[in-house]
Amino acid sequence: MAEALKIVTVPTKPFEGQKPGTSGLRKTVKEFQKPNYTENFVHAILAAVASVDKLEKSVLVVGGDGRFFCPEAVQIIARMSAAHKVGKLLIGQRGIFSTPAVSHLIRKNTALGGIILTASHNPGGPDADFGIKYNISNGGPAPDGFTNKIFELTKSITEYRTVPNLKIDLEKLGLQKFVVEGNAFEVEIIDSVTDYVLLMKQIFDFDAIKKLIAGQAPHKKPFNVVFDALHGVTGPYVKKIFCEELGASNDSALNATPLPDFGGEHPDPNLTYAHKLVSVMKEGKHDFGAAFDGDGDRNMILGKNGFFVTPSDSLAVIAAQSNLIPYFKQNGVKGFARSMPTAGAIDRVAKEMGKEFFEVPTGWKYFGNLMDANRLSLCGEESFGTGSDHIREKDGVWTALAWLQILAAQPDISVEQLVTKHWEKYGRNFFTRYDYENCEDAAAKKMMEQLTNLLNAPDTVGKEFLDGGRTFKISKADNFSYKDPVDNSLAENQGIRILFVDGSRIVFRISGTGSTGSTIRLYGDCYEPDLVKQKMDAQVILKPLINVALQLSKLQEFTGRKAPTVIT
Ligand code: VG1
Ligand code: CO
Repeated sequence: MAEALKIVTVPTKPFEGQKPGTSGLRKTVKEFQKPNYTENFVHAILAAVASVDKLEKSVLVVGGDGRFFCPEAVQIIARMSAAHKVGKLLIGQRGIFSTPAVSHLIRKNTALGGIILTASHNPGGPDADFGIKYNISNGGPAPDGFTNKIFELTKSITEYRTVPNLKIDLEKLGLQKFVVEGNAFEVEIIDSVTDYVLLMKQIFDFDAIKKLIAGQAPHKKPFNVVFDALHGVTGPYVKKIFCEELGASNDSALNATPLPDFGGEHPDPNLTYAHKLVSVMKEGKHDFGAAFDGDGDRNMILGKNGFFVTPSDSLAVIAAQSNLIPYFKQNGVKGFARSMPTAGAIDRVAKEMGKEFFEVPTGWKYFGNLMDANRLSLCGEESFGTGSDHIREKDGVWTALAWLQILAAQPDISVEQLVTKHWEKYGRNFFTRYDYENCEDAAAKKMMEQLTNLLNAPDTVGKEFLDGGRTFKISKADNFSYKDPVDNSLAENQGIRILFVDGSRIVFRISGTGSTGSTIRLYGDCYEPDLVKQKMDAQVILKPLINVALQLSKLQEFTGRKAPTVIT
């Protein structure tokens, strides 16, 4: 039964700091709960969309990672979308969709865009973080030009429109019809995983992976797999795909019940926060392990006994073996890309395969144009993100499937053997990242200013540093900027890079995803062709380089931090 509903205009005032960062607006839940805070930002999104596209009768996809405040935010978005005369919302059941699933549904339904409710790997709960992100019609995060427009609108907002009496039933699958002042408004609640599973079945050969896991010919014994959803959104996806479809045992899905506070932990798939998976793998009973972040776009890949595959290596290995993945076999492989701080392992694969290669700033939004222009098939970031042009977001579950597909094609090979064989052929790129979370804004700013001065000093290039018996001579120093080859848009100040004569490199940037204070990221990498040295520990190899970085940046002096919060 259609119900008559009215649009109401509510006066409001701007909130400071509603500037979308690397991937949407991320703030504390407390901030989003302030009267009008969420409404203001949603209004700015809808008004920004309306300024370039026709919002009237359009279709938008809405869903999030199930964190605290998601259901409330979905209702706010529904009420405001109705007031903006949007035609239809496609919403995940209980408001739940992984980020890759939203990207896929936007594309599949030729929707105008989507609103994703997540703060990704940031903790959740009443005292933690929430986030809102807009994705455009290609399924990818809105580009800088668009998010700047959103930010401008948040600064001048005086009122917003809503339909206060509209309420969506988030449980019931199917269509809900409303009439808002004579206009039809529809909501369709859809199953959170079905469409995504169908997509994965088109990309991969599930039968081959099933045989690998079961130990059927050409394999000699079962291949034990384990997945850690870290109480994030991927739980139901993991159970459906890996357990139901691919035959992994039910106990191979760890932390697979999504919780609004992720069980009080960081849903961040790295060696620190996915410690449960790390210890399970170290017991030596499993051949393959993968963890995913809160919204399902990140992944960590581990081999037997906890062998860690760095995201930079993971990308390079998938690229080098991309001919084993049906999707790439069918569509061919166009170019490869990585974000600037990501180690250059993929660069060598691109060169060897004669593929176009791109280095873009941090953030998945920079890959979208290249994919739309058919110049990019596979890309990744050091921050545990890998993905392809099947959607326009990074994709955790896709990455685990890509690994299993590659392993399925080579009977009795281990993850470690696959990676070491890769190093033997291409050399090894050692990589590490030091995060100094929640530093004082002013201190972080001063440190970056000091580094900028260094870039401009005439005697910087050629300067030598000695540490751990090694000499590091600066060959180049700059602040990374990127001109999009498709639309020529310019992204400046994307990170300070200091390159050394021996090919090693350090990078400094301030994170754009934190909710409070400034997180300083220090990245270090070097290249090692020597087979013996390739076996060494990355932290040992990179320590002298990090020491030089700390000396150059005076990080300790500026921030008072003696050690990083997290090392990856
Ligand atoms: C971080 C990562 C970046 C990633 C971004 C979003 O950004 O470094 O590589 O794209 O998070 O990932 P920053 O600005 O904090 O360094 V997710 O999984 O949070 O959507
Ligand atoms: Co994420």
